[in-house]
Amino acid sequence: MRALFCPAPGRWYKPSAPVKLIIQIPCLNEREHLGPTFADLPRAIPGIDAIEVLVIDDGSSDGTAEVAAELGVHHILRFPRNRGLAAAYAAGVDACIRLGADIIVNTDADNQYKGEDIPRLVAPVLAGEADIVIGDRQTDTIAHFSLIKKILQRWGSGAVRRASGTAVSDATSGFRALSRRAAATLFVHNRFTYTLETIIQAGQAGLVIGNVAIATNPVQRPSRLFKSIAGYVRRNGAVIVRAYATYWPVQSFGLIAVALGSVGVLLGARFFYFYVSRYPAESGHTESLLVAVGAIVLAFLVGLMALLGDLLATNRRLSEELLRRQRLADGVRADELALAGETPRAPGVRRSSASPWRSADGQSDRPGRGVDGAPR
Ligand SMILES: Nc1nc2c(ncn2[C@@H]2O[C@H](COP(=O)(O)OP(=O)(O)O)[C@@H](O)[C@H]2O)c(=O)[nH]1
Ligand SMILES: [Mg+2]
Repeated sequence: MRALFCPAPGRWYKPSAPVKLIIQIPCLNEREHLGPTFADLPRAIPGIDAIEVLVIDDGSSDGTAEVAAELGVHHILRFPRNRGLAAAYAAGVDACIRLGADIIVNTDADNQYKGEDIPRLVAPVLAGEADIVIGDRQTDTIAHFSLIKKILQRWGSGAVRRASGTAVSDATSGFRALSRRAAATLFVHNRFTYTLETIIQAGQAGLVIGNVAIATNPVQRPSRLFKSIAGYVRRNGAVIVRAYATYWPVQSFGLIAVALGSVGVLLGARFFYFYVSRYPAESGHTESLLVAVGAIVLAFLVGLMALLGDLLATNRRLSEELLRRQRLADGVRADELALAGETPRAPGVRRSSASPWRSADGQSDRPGRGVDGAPR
């Protein structure tokens, strides 16, 4: 049992279950690479009492889930058909919370990231210094990345930094650690990638993002997410544009409305200038008048969309708050089951007979979770 009072001034803590880390690995046809990836994961991490692994098999046709079971992966979530990485990631995070994870680490199945970096990734979350920690691949130094891919990565990270107001270094990195509180707060709406949208949301929610420099292993196979430059730019660009419309509807649509309105006013002024200066003769320039009226009507409609977007955003925030509370309650329920010596479960997740990897020192006397369920 943990201390009831944490040294942080004025904050009371409830006794809590041991600190549990779940490492989740989204997979699509990773039969070949899952073994080395799994073998490379750390079996003990300072400050963590139990480590478990969750494989999300996204409709693989090569028997990835069976390989995971043979390897002794603790939890397996299998989709009967492919739903895409973003859906697999989101389902994994939800399952991890229900299984009682205090910290979730996401990593690739192609052994791209080094298991030995995981302790450094979780350390700022454990210390309460960051809600999310993102492994910075330092893409400028990766030998097998083409120049254009390096430029795109740098430009993309810059765009996400501006959009999110955070100091994230490598926005598209899939090697991340997040606290339970962060996991409960972030929602993936798009179908392509979770990486960018969750950072923008984190910025909105005031979560702290930390960066940890990491090294990557030599490439095992061509990237499945970066198939062509045009496709990559189109899909990531669409995610960023959509994020602006979702999270800043007034600013985004308002800007378009102001631009259209300005065009309308200028052309209208042009028409009236000639109308007045040539009066009573025919002034002409009726095209300007026509376009001006069209632009002003459009500006009005887009302005209404800004208002509508703002109302929808209010609703989204309320729904997300409900879901966030539900997820935190799921986590607390899992803690209670664990304290009672029972095993928490998540719907659809198959649990193997493998025991969690426990640190040799067992429970320490670190302070337990905060009242909101987040580790401190
Ligand atoms: N669930 C799911 N995972 C995928 C899909 N495509 C790729 N992945 C996984 O996502 C991770 C990253 O893919 P990868 O090809 O390594 O992309 P990169 O690291 O960005 O080059 C790997 O673990 C893949 O198995 C998909 O459609 N669904
Ligand atoms: Mg990879």
